Amino acid sequence: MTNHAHDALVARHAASDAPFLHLDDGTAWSHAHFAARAAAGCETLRAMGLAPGDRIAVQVAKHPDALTLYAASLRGGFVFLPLNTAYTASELDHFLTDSGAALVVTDPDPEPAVTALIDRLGARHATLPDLAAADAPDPSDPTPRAPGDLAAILYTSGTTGRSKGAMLTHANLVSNAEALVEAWRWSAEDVLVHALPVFHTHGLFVATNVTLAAGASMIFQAAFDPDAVLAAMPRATAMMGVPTFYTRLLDHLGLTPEATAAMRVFISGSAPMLTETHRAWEARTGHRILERYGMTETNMNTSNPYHGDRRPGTVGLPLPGTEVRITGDDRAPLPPGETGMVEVRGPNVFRGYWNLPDKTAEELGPDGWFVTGDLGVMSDDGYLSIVGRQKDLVISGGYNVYPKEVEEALDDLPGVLESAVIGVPHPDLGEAVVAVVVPEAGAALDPEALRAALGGRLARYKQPRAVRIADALPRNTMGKVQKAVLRDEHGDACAG
Ligand code: MCA
Ligand code: AMP
Repeated sequence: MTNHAHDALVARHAASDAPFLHLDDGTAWSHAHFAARAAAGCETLRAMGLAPGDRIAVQVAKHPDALTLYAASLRGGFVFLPLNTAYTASELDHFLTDSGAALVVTDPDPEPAVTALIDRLGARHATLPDLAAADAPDPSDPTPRAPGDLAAILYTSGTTGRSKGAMLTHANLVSNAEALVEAWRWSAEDVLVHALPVFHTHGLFVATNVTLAAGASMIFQAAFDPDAVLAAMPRATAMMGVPTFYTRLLDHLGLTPEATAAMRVFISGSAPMLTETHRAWEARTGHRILERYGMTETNMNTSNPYHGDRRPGTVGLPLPGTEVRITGDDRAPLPPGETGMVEVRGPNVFRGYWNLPDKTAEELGPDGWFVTGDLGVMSDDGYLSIVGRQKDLVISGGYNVYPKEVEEALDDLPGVLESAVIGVPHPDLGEAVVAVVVPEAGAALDPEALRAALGGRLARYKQPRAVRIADALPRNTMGKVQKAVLRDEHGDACAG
């Protein structure tokens, strides 16, 4: 019996002494060391009484053993549930409750509110260093897992209601990693500068799975720091980043053709890259950035070609095995040149939302087409451009913020009658979160006090960069808030 993702991603190079992770202290972990560590980690999890299918929620700072735990989870047939370290205890409550996590892994000394939450839910608790240091029994075999079995749940917010858990299968992860290795010509010679967080699709699946599948290595950096990234480039061949990485590097005097001479590819995604950033990067370095497009629910869908025309302002062509179509109001396919909803189908598309069959049915039809919520247009020769979003979403520095969640938090504050949250252009973050707040009659609201009041409730990156007070919100005849009008009116709220 096989374990689909473990075999394809971890076991494939388990005998190799070639490096997998280059660490800050100058040492490296080989693929063999990583696989052995994952096997031991898996045994520790089994010894704790975890059974295949159990959800392991992980909220830890970036550390190589966060990846060990991911690989251990695949090996044991558990379901890996990574969580952004910015989430507050009140945000965690929903993720842990909804998923029914059996184990919660945190950094040492979590906040008392987090410990109390774990106790209340009756989940097991472990810290990452304790798990790594545990005396594991001798490894036994990987737990058999079929391609369609669940490998991970990643929470993604929604335009209405609470965050939804996107269920990703072993086949979703493996098929996408293999498609990207092929599309981006990844090989064992590649050395990726890894400066992304490892709790979202980009840093965990795209970067890590491609590196594992190819037997390649990555320079594993704790966070994005332009100095450290530039210092690593002479030893590297590739970088993956959100557009903010590129604009911050462009602000650095050290970005030169010489500094990037060893690199073969720069990849961008998670948020739209401005054409001017693409052009500025080429002018400064001689490299044309390769932009790709994906989602938590689908991993990667399209990519500009490795060989061939990398077109700024487009997200390229469907990846091998993935289909993309543009549809109109009635979900009928539209011809090239017409703007409509982007829909995708393929082995990369998730199995549905955890415990939400109705929501799943709305977005993922029986024919396998998934409605992304992004608006796009296809060129005659098959290049996709994302031209907007039908879903009400702000992407700030590559992190997604759903206005509804911020509006609900604001509306709960004393003196607030109602609020509307929008994304406005921001020179560093691409888009920034801005709130327009209407006070209750007679209430005097202070924008800074409102921002401060959101502190304990929402992750920092979701908190508005600016709050504007208004007498009323613009509404259409149906009573719906006209966000486009607000964006026009407050578009300068975060201008440079
Ligand atoms: C940090 N802060 C932010 C953000 N990040 N605020 C808004 N938007 C953000 N993205 C807060 C910090 O908590 C801090 O708050 C303040 O802003 C300034 O922090 P700064 O030092 O400037 O930020 P940073 O720590 O350098 O982080 C910026 C970053 C980071 C490097 C761009 O956000 C990042 O790594 N983004 C990548 C996100 C990502 O991996 N997305 C992929 C999702 P205070 O001042 O209060 O301390 S996967 C995905 O989207 C799909 C599937 C796809 O296609 O890939
Ligand atoms: P998430 O599911 O939270 O990871 O975010 C996915 C969303 O990010 C997509 O639905 C798009 O709106 C956006 N996105 C990702 N990559 C790109 C890109 N290259 N250009 C434009 N939008 C992107």
